[in-house]
Amino acid sequence: MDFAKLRAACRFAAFAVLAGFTSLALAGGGDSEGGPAVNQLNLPQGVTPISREIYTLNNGMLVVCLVIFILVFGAMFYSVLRHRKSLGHEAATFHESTKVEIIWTIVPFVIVIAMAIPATQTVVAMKDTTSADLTVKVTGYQWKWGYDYLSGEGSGIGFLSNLATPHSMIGSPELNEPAHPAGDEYLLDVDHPLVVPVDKKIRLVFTAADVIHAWAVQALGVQQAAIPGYVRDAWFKADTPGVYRGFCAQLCGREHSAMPIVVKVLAADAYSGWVKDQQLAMAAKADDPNKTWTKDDLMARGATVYAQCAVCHQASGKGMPGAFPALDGDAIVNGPKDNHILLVLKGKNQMPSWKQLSDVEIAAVITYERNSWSNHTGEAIQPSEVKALRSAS
Ligand SMILES: [Cu+2]
Repeated sequence: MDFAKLRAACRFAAFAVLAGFTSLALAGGGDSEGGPAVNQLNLPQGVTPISREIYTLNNGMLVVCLVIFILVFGAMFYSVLRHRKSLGHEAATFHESTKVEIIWTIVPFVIVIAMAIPATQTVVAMKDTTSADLTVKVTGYQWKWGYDYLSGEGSGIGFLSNLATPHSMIGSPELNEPAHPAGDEYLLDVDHPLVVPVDKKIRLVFTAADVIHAWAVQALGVQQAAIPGYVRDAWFKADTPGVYRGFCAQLCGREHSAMPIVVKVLAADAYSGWVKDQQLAMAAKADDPNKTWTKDDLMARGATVYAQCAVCHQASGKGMPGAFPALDGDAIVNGPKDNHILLVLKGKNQMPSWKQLSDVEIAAVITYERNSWSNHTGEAIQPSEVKALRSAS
């Protein structure tokens, strides 16, 4: 063996590792509130009993594995070096020792059982969603999360949680694309975080509307797949107010990275205040789908709903060439209105179905699209028309 070469290789490897860490540290950005810290190598301990149990189990088992590793490899290297042929040793010739076989069956068995007992207790505790204070349904969509408060304080509240930064503002200035907003969190923030009270048992019920997603927040000790057509549940009880971040943890399509999770844990009073605000806002928005709306009202309402469409089709209605079609001057937007309504209800190719919007919201946004930019159909689409097509299709 050429030791000079080996030494050079080792030095290169050490340098590469160091350079890697340095570049991570220099990449800019600081610790993320409720997310990973710069140079963080360990798991977070989190703020729930389960997340702490996971942390302790992980470290404990790592120690067990390390001890076994050192004992086994130590014995092996010691034997190989001390009893090598060049020192005059000869191989033993014994065969089939029942005693040895019993020992090397029982010892690992005992170790595995000793590790399985606390791990099983934790897994069983993770699945015990009984007697929750609050139940929230979590729905995965391509590419956003929906939260519906089913029971407990705030039941009836429901909203969608989108990436806060519009698609058009995520780019590389080097490629002449628009610069992203300042700060480290423009790919982590959402417009409407999941808000829950501190020290309460929150049961989450998971499903998905299109493909499999997974709701994962390390600090809360929760990772659960959201599967279309199935209902799964999990729970957490956070003991520290704060902001906790997570991600969709199941590759779910092109914008998989654009559906981060933000959970805001509030003190009891602050949570009650938030619930009151949400209920007031909902009452203000309560729409009567049978009412006849004026075009002006529909346009005003449509402009706010369109913010969700603007993620892909842009505020200018010009879309993104090659990815998302323009609505400005589009044949469907200026053609028969039923086709336009059905497209929004059902989706097509990359365009998801928007049937989770209310009849009023769909009527308003379609009115807005048909009378904005260079589109001048002059039509005011009524919610009853959407309702009729929705029940017919
Ligand atoms: Cu997803």
